[in-house]
Amino acid sequence: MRLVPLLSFALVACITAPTDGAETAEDEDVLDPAGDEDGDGLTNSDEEELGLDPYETDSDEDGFDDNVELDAGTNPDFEWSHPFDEGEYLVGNCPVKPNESAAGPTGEGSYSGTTWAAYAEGDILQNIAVGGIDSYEQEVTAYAFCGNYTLITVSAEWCGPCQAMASTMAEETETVRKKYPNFTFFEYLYQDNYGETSDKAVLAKWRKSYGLDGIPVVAPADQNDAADEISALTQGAGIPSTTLLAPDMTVIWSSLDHPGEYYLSGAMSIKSAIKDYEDAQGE
Ligand SMILES: [Ca+2]
Ligand SMILES: [Ca+2]
Ligand SMILES: [Ca+2]
Ligand SMILES: [Ca+2]
Repeated sequence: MRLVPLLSFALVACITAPTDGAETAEDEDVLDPAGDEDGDGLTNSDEEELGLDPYETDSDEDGFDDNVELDAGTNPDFEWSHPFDEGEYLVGNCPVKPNESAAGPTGEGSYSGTTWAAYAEGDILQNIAVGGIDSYEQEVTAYAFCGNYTLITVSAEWCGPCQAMASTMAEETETVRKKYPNFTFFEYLYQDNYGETSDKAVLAKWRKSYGLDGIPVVAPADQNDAADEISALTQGAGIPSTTLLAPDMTVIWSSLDHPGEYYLSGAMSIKSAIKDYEDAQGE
């Protein structure tokens, strides 16, 4: 927090600033643009230009210093964007942050008289898998991929069609990236063969079985606590279910908007959905 450094600086400079902690133009002006107040390798003027905190090495408090994030290409002003030690994920920079106050499902899934809140196209994703783990036991949430086109797949170890989908993910990623280099899958493997929440061993087995290097294979901390986010991502009655996201985490493909199509599958279909979105953006 900048309150304490600002006040102590004000004392040194003998500025009779207001004592409510509010920044004044005088305080800002006193910082040497070429200086590095917090010692994070970024000058005060760089920090100002990038909207970072000149008094904090880790402006967004995600555990990675501002200069480390800039080197890694992640966003030093967004806590969910940061590098990961394992997995070699294509983490996004998130230049346009998701509008979290407007995020959430507005559509309605329905099956056999039961209805539930589900993501429709145009909705903004709420961050998922918060507190969960990936196959390396890191917390990897969907918002880490903000800045990319991300296809979230909801899968379970026991589900045959999910296995089939996983077996083509690596190849499809390669194909889609030839056209859209910032594309990634996000495999949300919420259940194991026994209906329990997937643990690290199950996630790692899934990753290795299907060669999902570089693709996050993630489980919620507890599938019961995550029931709402899982059902919101499951627009049809069953799994696998897919949700394609734009770089700002807006849903751009949901089966709710494609009656009769249960999920988005195959590199051609993924590319076509991205193209439709980009064409519509350009209009
Ligand atoms: Ca600095
Ligand atoms: Ca800083
Ligand atoms: Ca940071
Ligand atoms: Ca960050």
